[in-house]
Amino acid sequence: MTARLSLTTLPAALQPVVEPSKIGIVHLGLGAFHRAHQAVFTEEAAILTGETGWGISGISQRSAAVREQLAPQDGLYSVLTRGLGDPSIRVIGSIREVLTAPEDPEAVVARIADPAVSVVTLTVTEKGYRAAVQGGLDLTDPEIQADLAGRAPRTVVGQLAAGLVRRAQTGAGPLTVLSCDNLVANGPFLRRLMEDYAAALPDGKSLIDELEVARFPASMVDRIVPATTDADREEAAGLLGVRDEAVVVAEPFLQWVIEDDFAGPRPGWEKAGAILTGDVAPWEQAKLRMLNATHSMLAYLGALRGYETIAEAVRDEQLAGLANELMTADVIPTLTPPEGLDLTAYGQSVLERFANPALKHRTAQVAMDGSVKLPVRLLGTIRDRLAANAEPRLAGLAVAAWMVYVAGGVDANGNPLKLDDPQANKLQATLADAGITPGLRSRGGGTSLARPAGAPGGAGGIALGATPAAVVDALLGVESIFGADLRENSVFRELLVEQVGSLTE
Ligand code: CS2
Repeated sequence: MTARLSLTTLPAALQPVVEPSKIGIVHLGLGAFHRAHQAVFTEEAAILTGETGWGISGISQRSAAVREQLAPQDGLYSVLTRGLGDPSIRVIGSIREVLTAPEDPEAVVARIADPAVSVVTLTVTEKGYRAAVQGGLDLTDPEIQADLAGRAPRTVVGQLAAGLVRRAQTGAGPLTVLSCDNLVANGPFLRRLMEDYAAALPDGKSLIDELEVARFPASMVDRIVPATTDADREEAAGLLGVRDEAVVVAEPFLQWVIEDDFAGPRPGWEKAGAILTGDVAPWEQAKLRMLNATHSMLAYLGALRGYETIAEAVRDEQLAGLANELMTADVIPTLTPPEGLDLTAYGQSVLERFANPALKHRTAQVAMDGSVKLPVRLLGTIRDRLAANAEPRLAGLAVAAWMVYVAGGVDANGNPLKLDDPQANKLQATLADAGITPGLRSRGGGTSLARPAGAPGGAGGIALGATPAAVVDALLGVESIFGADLRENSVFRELLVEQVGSLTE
């Protein structure tokens, strides 16, 4: 058996520069994305600035899986970068501690309150914030209610609140809370959730005071990080000469734009290539509305056509054309470009990145959590275009593709499509109430947007077992996704009915 990656098996030249006992950052949400993004910037900044005290305490919010991978490896793991040439691999040593929140919620609070910590970063995904559709904290969420009632906190907002209150008590100094999730104005969005939480606490005074000195900068993060497979682990072992159970895979592209608004010290991330700026919004809007929106569109349309990966979907010329048109016709007119960014060229570069054949980013992975991704990625564009009296045809098609994915439940070859979504139960109940049963499949041939012309003989198209209008009315009525405004918008409804029709037979 090959030895495991660890401080003892790692060659001297590759030993981490970040000091093992120094924790300056807490990161909530220790998934693959963080390990391929912020942790890499932090390592690189330590090397380039010589400031080696910015170790990260990584917090897993649910399972102990990451701790089990990282603990025997002294927190070390590698990033396997897959571009057009040969893959490259690099060991990262900036994660110096791993905690599993459900096992020891108190340790998480203590770490956030540690006076040596001045920055908390987060990648907890859209659903991790427990926000209500109209903005603000979802106070009906049972986990939020349990945290408010005073248990050792389990939600992200509860953890931050308890940590901040303890910092106030111990004089630990002001904290910067840096959201790195794909959300509109993620920093201010999180601040608002914290304020709502404070207002709902029986005695929220000290939290309210601490929030006044805390900073919540916005940030835009970008790197495609598909889920690691066994084949990736095998390849990493071959390249490293030791086994790494925690390897993450990423594309070469790496970008981080951060609002320069910190309450205290921070790593010199700009030395590692991060852009520190006064205004993140133009970057973030371009990224969410162009990259993430076309990603979702390709995920749903691609999955319906039976494509396993985003690269396969974007190599389908018709789908690539639709993704491009989504950006040029619907999205770009809504954007103010950040200085120095040519949006048309940016759109092209996005599609080129998606086409990277070595990444094997699964359509099913990007299709996950649509109910919380669509509002951020597509509905803003749709609202802006409708307000300008324009018809967002391609953005409407992307939403329609999600509807067919959810209501059809199968691809054009009859293979089941998994609905992995925090609102899956609600969506399924809504469809059932309307008499729509996912999983139906037509027998005939025929073509539709969900089934390319010339698809293998015998492959059927998607049949919904309901009219497009019935499907649209059921799903568009889900206010926690579409809000009351879009539900009531007849132009949008008509467009969706037409586009769902174009995707089905
Ligand atoms: C993707 C993103 O899974 C998804 O929904 O759209 O994770 C995407 O890969 C990143 O935002 C790229 O920066």
